[in-house]
Amino acid sequence: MRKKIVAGNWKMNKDFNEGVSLFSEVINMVNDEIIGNQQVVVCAPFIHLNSLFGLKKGYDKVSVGAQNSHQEESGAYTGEISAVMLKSINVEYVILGHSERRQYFGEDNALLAKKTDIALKHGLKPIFCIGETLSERESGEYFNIVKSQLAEGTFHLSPDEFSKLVIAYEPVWAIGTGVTASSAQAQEIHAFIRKEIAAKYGQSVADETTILYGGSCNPKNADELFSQADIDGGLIGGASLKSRDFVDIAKAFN
Ligand code: 3PY
Repeated sequence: MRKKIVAGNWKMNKDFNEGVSLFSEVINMVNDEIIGNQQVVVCAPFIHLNSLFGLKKGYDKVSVGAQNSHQEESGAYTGEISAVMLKSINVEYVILGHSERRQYFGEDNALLAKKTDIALKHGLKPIFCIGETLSERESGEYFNIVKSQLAEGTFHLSPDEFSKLVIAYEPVWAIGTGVTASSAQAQEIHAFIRKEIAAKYGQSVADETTILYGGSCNPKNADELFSQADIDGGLIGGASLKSRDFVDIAKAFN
């Protein structure tokens, strides 16, 4: 059975002390309240990652993730962080291709394919994000957009490599807007994504691939979204900044 994951994306929020407090609260709540097999992942800014791993104290229902990593292993790339560095502090997951990276930092599918290769080479588990803008949805082009993001970013991988990815579908029109895709809209595209994976890698790889929904997911809508056949959890933005809301979302799988 494929893994259920609820991953928080703190984005560029929380100073050091705030991050320690938030993570400590999450750890305690997960410890006391999560009874299912769902994995909780916290993707924090780089400055937090080493200390968050320390706070975890071997508690393995919670994993630590980064929000980006570079496409090269090392070198003269001022201000950047490599997959090698992340691995050296026990980071497990890395978000790649979030729409904010695509939009504000010009990351395209070819670059993301390289980032994915390097992340996998160094044992990180990429949470690979795809999703259409509002105009792409309204024009009806969204299936093609999502298909090309997936294929150009990840379909060069071997089946074994691909099976280490988590895919996150995040419609750009639902990110930070308070608008959520309806459960039917989200299920429709998750089923499509799984079908594309099956066409490329076969049904058993597709059945084992965790596909997360992201975009204004909150404690009120998580139950309905996560009960859809092809939605295996969420990539949570704003609500991951509040421990109670984030853990309540994760409890949708209890
Ligand atoms: C959101 O829900 O706003 C996100 O961007 C999650 O990554």
